[in-house]
This record gives sequence, C-alpha cells and structure tokens, in this order.
Amino acid sequence: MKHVVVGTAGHIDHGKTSLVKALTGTDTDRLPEEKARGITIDLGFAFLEEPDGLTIEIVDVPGHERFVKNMLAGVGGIDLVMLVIAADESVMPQTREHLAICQLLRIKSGLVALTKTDLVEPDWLELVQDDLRRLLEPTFLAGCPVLPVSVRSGQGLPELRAALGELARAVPAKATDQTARLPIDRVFTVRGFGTVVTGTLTAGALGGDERVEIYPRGVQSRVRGLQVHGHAVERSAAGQRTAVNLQAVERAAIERGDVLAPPGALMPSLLVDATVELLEDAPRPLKTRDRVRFHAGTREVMARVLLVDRAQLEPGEVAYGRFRLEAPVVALPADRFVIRSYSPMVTIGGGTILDIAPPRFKRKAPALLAHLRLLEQGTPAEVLEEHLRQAGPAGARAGDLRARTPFGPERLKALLDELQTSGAAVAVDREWYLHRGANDRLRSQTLALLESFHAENPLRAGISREELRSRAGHAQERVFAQLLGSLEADGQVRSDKDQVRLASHAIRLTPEQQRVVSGVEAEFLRAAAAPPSPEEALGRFGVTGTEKHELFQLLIADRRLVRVKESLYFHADALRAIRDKLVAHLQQHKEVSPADVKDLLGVSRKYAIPLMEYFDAQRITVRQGERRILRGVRL
Ligand SMILES: Nc1nc2c(ncn2[C@@H]2O[C@H](COP(=O)(O)OP(=O)(O)OP(=O)(O)O)[C@@H](O)[C@H]2O)c(=O)[nH]1
Ligand SMILES: [Mg+2]
Repeated sequence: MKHVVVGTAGHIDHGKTSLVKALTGTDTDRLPEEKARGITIDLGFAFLEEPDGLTIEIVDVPGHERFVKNMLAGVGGIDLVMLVIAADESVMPQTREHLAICQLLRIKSGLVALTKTDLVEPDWLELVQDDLRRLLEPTFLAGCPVLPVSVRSGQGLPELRAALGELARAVPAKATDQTARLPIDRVFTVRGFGTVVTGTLTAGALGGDERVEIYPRGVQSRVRGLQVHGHAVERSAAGQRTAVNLQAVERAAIERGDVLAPPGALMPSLLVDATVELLEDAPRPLKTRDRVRFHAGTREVMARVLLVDRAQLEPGEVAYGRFRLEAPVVALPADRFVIRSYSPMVTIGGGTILDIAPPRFKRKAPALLAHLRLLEQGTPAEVLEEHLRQAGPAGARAGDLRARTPFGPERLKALLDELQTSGAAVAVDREWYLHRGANDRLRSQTLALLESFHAENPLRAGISREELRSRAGHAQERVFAQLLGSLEADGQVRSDKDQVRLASHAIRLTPEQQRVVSGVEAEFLRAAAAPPSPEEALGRFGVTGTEKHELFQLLIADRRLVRVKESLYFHADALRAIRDKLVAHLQQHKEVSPADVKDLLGVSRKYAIPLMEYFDAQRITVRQGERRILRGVRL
C-alpha cells in the first residue's frame, strides 16, 4: 500500500477542479459560494485508487490570486504537482506564482496538464508548448511530462492518469522514524463523533488511541479514530492525507495552521533563523525590517525579516535571515517556508528554517554567521553538537533537542550516543546533556572556586554546596550534581553532608591557634556540667570573640563541643557523663525534678533547666509537669 499526494496548481479558471473531477469523479468544490461563483476558494480533496494498491490523493487548490494563502496551506505536504495550464490562455500570473511556490517548497517532481485543448488549434498548441518549455526550463519541472488534455472531449485523460501513476510509483517511500507531524488544514465536527482534523501527515506515524497535542495551543487530546482517504485505519504513516477524530476537544479550540503531534515533541516559536532567498522576479529588494507574510506548514503569520549580514537582499540572492514572528509558528529545522510581501500580496521568496529557538547572538556578529553556516551545512552530529555548544553550562534536555532538530527520537538518541563516544558531549543524566567545553569550563571553575575559598577560609572545613553552586554561576541543579559526583569519583573533591571541599584541603593550625583550641576544649572538659560561655572561654586565652569565632567553630565542627541551648555549649564527653548519671538516677527513682537535677549535678537552674530540655529534645526523657520520666517508661 503506497500513498502519494498530488497537488494541483495553476491560474484561476484553467480547469484544475474540472480535471480532478474528470479523473476521480469527485467535485472538490464543496462550498455553496464556490458553486455559485464557479471558482475554487478553499482546498478540495479527492483520491484515485490504482489496482496495484497505489493510492493517489489529490489536493485541489484555488487559482484566484486572493486565495494563494489557501493554496499554500494545501501544497505543504504534497509529493507531486500537477500544474494545470489552459491551452487557450497559456502561462498566466498564478501559473508562475504557483510554480515558484512549488519550487520554493522543494516539491521534487510533477507534470503539466495542458488542458482545454478542445478550444485551440494544433499550431496554437505548439506555440503554448514553446512558452511552457521556457517557463519550466530553470525549474524542477524542466523536461517533465506535458500532457494535452480536454475534459470536454476526454482527450488525453487516460494518458494523464497513466503518467500520474508512473510518477507516483517513482516517489520514494518516506521514513517513519521522525516525530509525527500533521499540519492541520481543516477542522470540522461530525455528528456523533465530535471534532475531526485533517492534513497530510508530513512525517512519522500516528496510531489510534495515541495521545496527541495541538500546537501551539497546548491542547491535549487522544486519537479516537483515524481515516485515510475515506477508510478507517489503525495507523497512518508519513505522506498520507489523514483525518483524525479527536477525543474531547472543542472544534473552536483548533484552527487551520495548528499542528498535531505527540505531546511535548514540538516547540512553538516566535523567532526563527533561516536561509532566505528572494525570487528572481521579486518586484523589489527585501530590506531588513520589511514586514512579510510567513507561510510554514498550513500556517500564515506576519513577520519582520532581519537580514544577518546585509541591509538588503536583491532579487535572485540568498542570505541568512531572522524572522520575528507576530504569532507562534510550530516548525522544525529543514522545513521549507514561503514569504509573500505584505502588500501587494505576491510571493517573493522563501527559505529553509535552520533554528527555531535561536541563541542570543548579536545579529551582526560574525559568530552568528558561523553558527548558521554550521546549522545549514553541518552533518547531523555537527548540528547537534552546535546546539549543545550554544546551550552552554545549562546544558540541554534531550526533549528540547528533539523539538529543535529534525532527527526524530531514535536518531537523536543515536547521535547523542555518538557525541558522547567522541567526547564532544557529556551526559548529565539520561535526559540531560552538556557540551564537553561547557563541562570542562564548569569543572575548572568549580575547582578554582574551592581553591580560593580554602585560601580565604583556611579554618573552615568546606563551603556549603548551595553557596558553591551559586558562585559557579547558579549552575543548573542536575548539571551541578553530576559535576560534583564526577569530581568526587575522581578523588578531587570531598563532600560531607552539604559541605564541599577539595580533597587536598586540611585545616592547618598555627602553634598559637592550636594552643587556643586545646585550651578552650580543656576549659569545657574541666567545667563539666557548669561550662563557661564561649566569650569567657576564649577570653581566658586572650582571644576576643563569640561562638562564631572560627577557632570555636572548629571545636563544634569536630563535635567536641555540643550546643545545648543558644550560647550554651558542653563538652561532648561531659554531656555523655551527665546523661548517664541522669538515666541511672531515673532508673532508680522513676522521676526527677529540677531541684533533683541541681543536686545531682551540683549546678544552678541556669544549667539544670536547659539540660532537662535538651534531654527531652533528645527523646531520652519526657516532661510531666515540672518533672521528667524516662521515655518509654510507664508510671
Ligand atoms: N472547453 C473546456 N472547458 C473547460 C475544460 N476544463 C474546464 N473547463 C471550464 O473552465 C472553467 C473553469 O474550470 P474549473 O475547473 O473550475 O477551473 P479551476 O482551475 O478549478 O478554477 P479555480 O479553482 O477557481 O482556480 C469551467 O467553466 C469549466 O467548465 C476543458 O477541458 N474544455
Ligand atoms: Mg478549482
């Protein structure tokens, strides 16, 4: 089963719709207004089934110059174009414009139906064919089949159908490993089913019951049913015109131009970097800040163009440009787009999207040019590496890389593995990646920060992890965690609780500092249950300072002094002795009062009360009124 989508193209009234009807039996002009005016206004759809399983789906477009916008929404996903030219009128403005659009969208092949031959003489037909050759010569249709036909006489119709079949069979099968994308061209409701959207699935595959998102709105839904050219199917694949019945979505919540894709797979964008080419016959140069109509997929939005390396682009030239979009576009790099001038509404050019989330470069910076050249010409691995490089120390989520590259999830995973193997990228975790350059910089920056911290604070064991992270430019949490982990694994850094230090760092005291530390400790040990205040203890060694003094802090960090209450510290050994005494007393007497504790320890209330509260907090004792009992003992 093969599906190929053919789009009609050509000037108004040249016989596109009549030809589609003659070929398929379907009248694609469905709107009452189309019937009344005898012209096509919006897209029409029909299909041909060949006996060998080939299905040719046809998108019939309007030729009227006012509806080129609708034509553009229809030709985005086509494989082949059937350029329809009326023999009596020959090449006309929209013949040229539609052809230029197909050329800009990089449609690969097609044919010409030279129709209404019943209205002309053979020698006129020859003149028209000369015109045609000149028109097609510089385009992708150079040398394509040209089939004279008439809907009136039926002349040439079997040959046309055969030629279409032949071209369609030659269209290569599409890979389905990319992210599924369906630019929506129609939305309607079907009684009993609800909202249905249609479009050409331009990439990937879509299955029944899959969860989907409508971009850029962020509307989440589920596929309730799928149809391909009128038949219910389990699965639709790239290249097929697909109707999707959506679960629980209001029709009003969706419009032409939206894109259906897996949840989270795409990223709406208001700024895109791209190549821009101006058609040879564009009426005037394109200048920076010109307002244009930007057409991508089935969406049209207004945009301002900013040329990267010049102030204006002459007809026939190609350059890099940045488009500032007035409404979000949902696209992927490598997508082609078309631009039309704001007024008059004519097609003037187009290009290839290179970046849908451009990094902050100064627009005229040479670095931006180099970046864009890499995105345009680089291999997939080089492009991916460039995105990681630009992500800097924040790194990038695999999901974001997926939405910014056209590779699809499987290919992206393989490319990321490749970059890791070559050393160009570091995996922070399974879904976060960092460029090697950023990783190395962050690593040396962190080591340098630790070094200077130790130099400035020789008596502190280490820096708090959060402070280090904030000094390291508020490194992304996962990136920082991975970095510390790897520095620890290398033996360069040690972490203790939330303190980080260089493995080589040790507190080295001068003999004088050592004398103070040992002396203060001895004071607390000797004072046992009635310790001095930090100020007093330090003062006895000629040091002025509170418990904040770094020498005092050393004793706390070493757990030789224990804080029982604000500014009240006990030596750890003394505290253990007090606890043992208290427990022994309670085991014998069941309960103890503040007065008992005073007597037991030979201290005043100043020490007795904080100690009792401390042992309550330590869950050794339980308070009952003014008395304490041992926790877990019932009276
Ligand atoms: N004599 C003759 N008339 C034709 C032929 N094909 C189409 N016509 C007539 O040409 C007119 C326009 O035909 P359409 O098929 O609506 O043209 P179209 O290209 O679809 O027009 P738009 O969609 O509005 O751009 C109609 O009146 C047709 O009957 C033909 O082969 N011979
Ligand atoms: Mg028509």
